[in-house]
Amino acid sequence: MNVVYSRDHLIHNPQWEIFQGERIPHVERPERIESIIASLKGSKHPILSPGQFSTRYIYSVHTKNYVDYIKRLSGSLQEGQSLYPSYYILDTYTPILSGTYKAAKNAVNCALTGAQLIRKEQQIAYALCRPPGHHSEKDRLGGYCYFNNAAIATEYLSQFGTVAILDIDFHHGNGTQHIFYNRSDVLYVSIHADPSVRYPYISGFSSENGTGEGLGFNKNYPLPLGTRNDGYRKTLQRTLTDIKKFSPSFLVVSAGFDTYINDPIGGFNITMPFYKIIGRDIASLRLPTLIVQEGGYEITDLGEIASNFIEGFT
Ligand code: Q9C
Ligand code: ZN
Repeated sequence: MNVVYSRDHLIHNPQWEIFQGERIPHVERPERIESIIASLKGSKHPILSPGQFSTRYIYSVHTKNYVDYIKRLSGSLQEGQSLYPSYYILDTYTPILSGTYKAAKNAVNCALTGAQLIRKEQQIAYALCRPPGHHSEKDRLGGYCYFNNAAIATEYLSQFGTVAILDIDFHHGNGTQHIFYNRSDVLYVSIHADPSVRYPYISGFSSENGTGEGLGFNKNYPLPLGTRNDGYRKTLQRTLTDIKKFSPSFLVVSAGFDTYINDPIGGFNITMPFYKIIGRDIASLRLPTLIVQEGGYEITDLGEIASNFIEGFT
C-alpha cells in the first residue's frame, strides 16, 4: 500500500484550544503524524510525496469565500500568533495560525494524490492528512478541521464512479455528512460516540438519513461511551453490509484512531490488537480504497495503532 506524506503539516502547530472558556493544551499536535510515519518507515510500504493540485479541488466542496477567508487570515498572522475566528466556525477548538492554510492545503494534496492512485491503479492508498478534515463543512471549520480532505477526495473520485465513505473516527463526521447529505451517488456511513454526550453534539444521530435524492444514503451508528471490541465489531459488520448493498466503485475510509482505549479525548475501549481486525474486516470488501487520516491523539501509541490497522488491511 502506498503511503502519502509530506513534512508540510509541521508548520501548523496549535498550542491551545478554548474549552469551556479556558485555555487548555491542544491535542492535535504535529507529533501525531510523526509517530505514524516513524512506525511505517520500518515497513514494506512505500512513502510518496503528494503532488500539487489546483485550489479548484477545494472549491468543489467548500465555498470560495470560506477558503479565501482562511487563506487571508492565515497570511495575515505572525509566526506563533493564533486567532480564533468569529465567522465560518463551529467551535473555539480550531485556531488559525500563520501555517494553517499551507498545512491544510498540503493535507488536501495528500488526499488527492491517494485518490488519483486508487483511481488509476485500483489499489489501496493511505493519505497521512494533517490537519484532519471530517468536521469541516462547506463553509465552516471546527473540530481541528479546516478543509475536508476525505470529502474533497470523494468529490474527485465521484467523477469516475460511486463512492462509499466509511467514517470510523470516534467523533461523527458532521462535515462530510453535511457535504453529501443530498447525494445518492455518495454513501456516508459512520460509527461514532453518541453525539448527545460527545462532540459534535449537533449531528450524528441515527435519524439523520439524508434528504431529497440523498434520502437513504446517509447512515449513522452512534455507540455508547465505553464500547468494547466485540460491540464495536457487530456495528462494523452492519456498516460493511450497507456498503456491500450500495456496491460502490470506490471506498474512502475516514480513519480516526481516537476510538483507542487510552485516547485522551476519546471514550471507547478499543484495544491495540483489535485495529488489525478492523483493518482486515474493511479490506474484505475488496474495493479500491483510500484511507484518510482523521483523529487519534494518543501520540505514543498512534504509530503502532496505524501499523496494526495497515497490517490487517494488507
Ligand atoms: N478538549 C477529530 O478527531 N473536542 N476532532 C474538544 C476536548 C473536539 C476532534 C473537547 C473534538 C474534535 C478530527
Ligand atoms: Zn475524532
